[in-house]
This record gives sequence, structure tokens and C-alpha cells, in this order.
Amino acid sequence: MIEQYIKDQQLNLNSILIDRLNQLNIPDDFKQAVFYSIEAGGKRLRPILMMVTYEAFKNNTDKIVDPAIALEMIHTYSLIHDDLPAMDDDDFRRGQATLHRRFDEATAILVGDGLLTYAFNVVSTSSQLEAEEKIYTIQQLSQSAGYEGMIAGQHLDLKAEDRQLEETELNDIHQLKTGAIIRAAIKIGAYLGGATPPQIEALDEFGKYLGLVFQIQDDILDVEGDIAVIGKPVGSDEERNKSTYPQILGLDEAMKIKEKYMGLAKEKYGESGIDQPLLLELLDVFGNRHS
Ligand code: GRG
Repeated sequence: MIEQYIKDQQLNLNSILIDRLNQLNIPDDFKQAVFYSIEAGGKRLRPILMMVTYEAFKNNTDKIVDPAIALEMIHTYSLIHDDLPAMDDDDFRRGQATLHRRFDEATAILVGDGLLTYAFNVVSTSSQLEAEEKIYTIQQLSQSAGYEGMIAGQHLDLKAEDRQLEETELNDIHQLKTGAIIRAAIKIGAYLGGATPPQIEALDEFGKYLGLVFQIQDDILDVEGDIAVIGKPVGSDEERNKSTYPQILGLDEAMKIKEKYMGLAKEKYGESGIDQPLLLELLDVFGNRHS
């Protein structure tokens, strides 16, 4: 059952993340800020996705733990920086005050930079990975988080504020901003597990649709949250004049498109020839999550 798997791995990943960061020699006051973001209780969906993909091929988690926590560090850094006043200017994240609100902006920038940098240290010093596996992992992480991936998506997203986007343009932005990292999680999991190139390709396509499903659901949750709180679909993103799927397509159509992408993801899963029902269950979690 994926629910139990997620719960177990959240605990496991949290304790590994804390353990690794505890090994570092960081001044106490700064360490408090580092742990504030890591202990805030993210869902850990990306490392879990990487692990589930890896376990489609291997009966252990030996090689995948270091890349998985590295990916979560990069994801956490991206949220910390995304919340900064120069970007989305958010006050709350993961149910608590954002890092720059609780501490200050300089601290938030440095905690984010530190997590991004340390992620590559974790992979490059891993005792579980062969040299060529480290190179593949670092290449995938840096490519997907960098100028041709998440950074590009963030740049386009910020530039697109106050402008009505077409659905294809919105897809392109989210493929880069949130999709690239999700695809990297899958590709690293598959590669380290020993997948063949055609299997990696099919699973990468699965990841493409999974990323879109994740983002559409994120937008739907925003609207549903607004309807529950204020009785109408204002949408916090719309207040900042950002295009969202429900805003462009309407809520019903956004849900239909999400279902369509879930169907396409399942087709790609079938093409990969793997037998890992947890991956399909995870697709369902991404597409129907409530938070
Ligand atoms: C600042 C370089 C830089 C990049 C930021 C990922 C990103 C790019 C911004 C996040 C903005 C955002 C809220 C996007 C919506 C989808 C998303 C990534 C949600 C957060 O991911 P979850 O729901 O968060 O997995 P948790 O807290 O559970 O880890």
C-alpha cells in the first residue's frame, strides 16, 4: 500500500536528512535555521518517487538513499528561495512561517544556497555509488535544477506574471519549473536500478505526464481551498495575476485534462514493461492529493 510506504519513507528520509545535516560543523544559530526548513514536514514526494522507481528494479534501497536526500535538499532550497520577497513573497510554507519571515532574508538565501551545494556533496561522497553512477546522478540533478530546467521555469514564471497565458505556454513553464525535477527523480531511480535505455525513455515520458498532473492538482487545490474558505474561486495565485489551469480552462476542464494526463502516464508505464504497482499508486497520490 502506497500510504504506508509513504509514511515509512517520510520517517526514514527525515531521520537520514537530520542525521546528515547534524554531521556538519555549522554554527548553532545558523543550524537552527537549516533545521527549521528541513524539519517543517514536507511530503518528500520527489525522493519517494525516486525510491519507488528504483525499487521496480532492485529489492533494496542501498544506492538510492543518497540521491534521494540530495534531491529533497534541492527541492527544499527551491521552495525557500521561491518564498523570498524578490520572488513569490510568501509568509507561510509547510504550515509555518517561511524561513525569511522566521529568521531573515540573508539567512534564508544562505540556507537555500547551502542545501543546494550540500546536495552535490552528498552524491559525490556517497559510499554506495560507483563513479559513473555519481556522474549520472549529478548530471541529472544539475541539469534539471539548472538553467535548462527549474531555474528557467522559475524565470519564465516570474516573467509571465500579469499576462494571460495559453495552455501550451503554461505547460512549457511547468514542465521546466516542477516537471524537470520530477523527471530527474524517475530517471535517476531507473538508471541506478539498472533499467535499459528504452525503459528509462518510457519512464521519463511517464514522468512528463506525472509532472503535469502534479501541477494541475496544485492549481486545483488552490481553487478548492479558496472556495472552502471564502466561498468563491479567487485563487491566491490569481491574486498575484499568475495564470493557472483552472483559471485558463475552468475547474471542470482542468480536472478533465488532469485525468487525460493520468491516462497517458499509465500508457507510458505500460510501455516501460516494469511491474511496480506502487508507481501507479503514486501517480494517483500526485493527482488526487489534498495538500
Ligand atoms: C527559486 C530556483 C527557484 C525555483 C523555484 C519549485 C519552484 C521553483 C517553486 C515552487 C512554487 C510552487 C509552490 C509551485 C507549485 C508546485 C510545487 C513545487 C509545490 C511544492 O511542492 P510540494 O507540494 O511541497 O511537494 P512539500 O512542502 O510537500 O515538499
